[in-house]
Amino acid sequence: MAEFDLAIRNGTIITAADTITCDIGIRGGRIVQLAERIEGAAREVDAKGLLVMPGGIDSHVHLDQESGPEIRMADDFESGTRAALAGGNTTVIAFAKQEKGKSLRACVEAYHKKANGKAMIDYGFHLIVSDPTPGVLNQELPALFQDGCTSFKVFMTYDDLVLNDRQLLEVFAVAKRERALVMVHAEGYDTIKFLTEKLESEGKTAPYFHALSRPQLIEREATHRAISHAELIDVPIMIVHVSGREPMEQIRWAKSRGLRVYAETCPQYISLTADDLKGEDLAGGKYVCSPPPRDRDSWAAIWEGLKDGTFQVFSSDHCPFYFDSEAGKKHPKARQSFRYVPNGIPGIETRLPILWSEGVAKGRISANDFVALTSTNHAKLYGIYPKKGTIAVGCDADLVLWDPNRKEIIRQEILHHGSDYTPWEGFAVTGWPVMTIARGKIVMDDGQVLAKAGDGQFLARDISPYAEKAA
Ligand code: DUC
Ligand code: ZN
Ligand code: ZN
Repeated sequence: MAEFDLAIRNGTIITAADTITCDIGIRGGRIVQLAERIEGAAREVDAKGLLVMPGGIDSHVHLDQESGPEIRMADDFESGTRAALAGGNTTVIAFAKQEKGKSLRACVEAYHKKANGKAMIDYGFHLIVSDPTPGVLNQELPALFQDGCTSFKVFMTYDDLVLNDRQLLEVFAVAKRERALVMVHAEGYDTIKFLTEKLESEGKTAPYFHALSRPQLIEREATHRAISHAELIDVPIMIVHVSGREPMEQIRWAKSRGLRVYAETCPQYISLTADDLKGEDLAGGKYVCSPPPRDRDSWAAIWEGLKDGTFQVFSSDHCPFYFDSEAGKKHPKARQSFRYVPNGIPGIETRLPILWSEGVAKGRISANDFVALTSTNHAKLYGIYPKKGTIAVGCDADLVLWDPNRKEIIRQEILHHGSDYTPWEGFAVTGWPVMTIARGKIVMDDGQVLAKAGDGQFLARDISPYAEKAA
């Protein structure tokens, strides 16, 4: 019998810390040897001229999520993870959303049913807490935490999700007790509502006005409020999908005071602008997401943050809807007001090429920074490191073979996601995933998906070391 199931030979290995040239020996789904030369494998892949990196971990994706009575998400766990692995990812962490008035545990069980037998790569769940009753706070959250859902998301806006300040404090207090990491959607409910109604009363109802209803000031205020609440409770928080300089300044201020505030940003905030929402005949709806894309000055601010450590993670916030469908961006009421256009864009498959191309190929960040921002830091923050997120003996053999010179034009026709469009249609990139390996199995080879539904396993995650008291 061969000593290794698979050997990756002659590649340049990039981790968050190192760049080395060696072979990788894989057995039983794990990396079992790194050596100058590995022979005796049942199968060999020649990675000469390619980079070998830990598979992408996308810790912010929405799949098959309840999105309102008439709206349907464009990806379930099968199509969403297919698109993820085609884009060089080997793990996703999706949201299990509590419906107001329902038990959180029942909602999580429903998400297990949606994912089990469908996911093609490994997955975990963050819990969206929308109704923090005493039962949810005192029984369900601690029990679900024990089951490996060690992070919660809370929203400061949206009718069906918003928590008031008192409720935010209560969830933060549970997170502190359990040592869960809380993710915060920081936009203010009342200010958005006020501006939305004002814009509507002035007849400003097209998708573009979505961006004007949620200026950075609103994100800045909510970010500050979330930070203050976290300071009061003395709990670390993660501010997700940060869009520009104003919320970043709050995060930096918090860090300068020694507070444990972490931050995430996404491709839309380095490559799209509010002007993209100006398209004719609801086409602007393709770019409606929250917070909305800003402007080129904001892109520059985000790059500063990606370089100086303000951001630990770069996620997609994949939240896919159809464009040409009444169950999506063309909701029957979408012409009445932007408020009826579902919030979210597809991006799970294009996250890595966009960051590589705009970041590494343009000399803004190093290849090692790229690995940290797209894989290693996600694993560390969300309790799956070092099983996931690096290349070392004993880790899962989750790898992406990357051609740093390959040029592609992002087009809907080459993507694998469920949406009928991509916001990056025509976007030119340099750098592309050519092979994805998940737990030792080749799941994508030059764009061809070889994984099966059900290959992915649920990841019961550990406590985040970032949620523990600072050493
Ligand atoms: N928040 C997200 O995290 N994703 C999509 C929409 C939203 O508001
Ligand atoms: Zn959000
Ligand atoms: Zn999201």
